[in-house]
Amino acid sequence: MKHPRIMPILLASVLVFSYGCGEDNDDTAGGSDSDGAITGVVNEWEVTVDQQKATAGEVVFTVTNEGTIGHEFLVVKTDVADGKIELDGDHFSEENASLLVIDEIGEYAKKTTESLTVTLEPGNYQLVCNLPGHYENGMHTSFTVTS
Ligand SMILES: [Cu+2]
Repeated sequence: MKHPRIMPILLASVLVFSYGCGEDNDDTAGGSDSDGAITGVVNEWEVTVDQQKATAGEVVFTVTNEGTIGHEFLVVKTDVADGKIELDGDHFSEENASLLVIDEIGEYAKKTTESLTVTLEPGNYQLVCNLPGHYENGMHTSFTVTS
């Protein structure tokens, strides 16, 4: 209250800083667009990815096992709804006519990261772990590839 003239100066400074930060964000926004690089996590009991879709062509999945046990990561092309692939016992058959396993990261250790490069056609996919009991416990998410 004793220095009322300082307030407009402070306010102006804040506005300048805010504007500067906004410009920085705009400069880097292009780098976060979908470029075929997907980052994901597997754990108990879910599969999560930073983007649920990509454009057709080469897609690189970089997936960290943040769980407490081993997990795998499969890219499955299927029109079956997310989580609804018919089980054959405690996992689904990878020979099932309703799906096509494009490729996979085989079971890998907790607290490690693996990458998988695949070439995907347009369509509906699920990203899953098919270790015994893991799919039915929630380790699946939908993924869409557009042309
Ligand atoms: Cu798993």
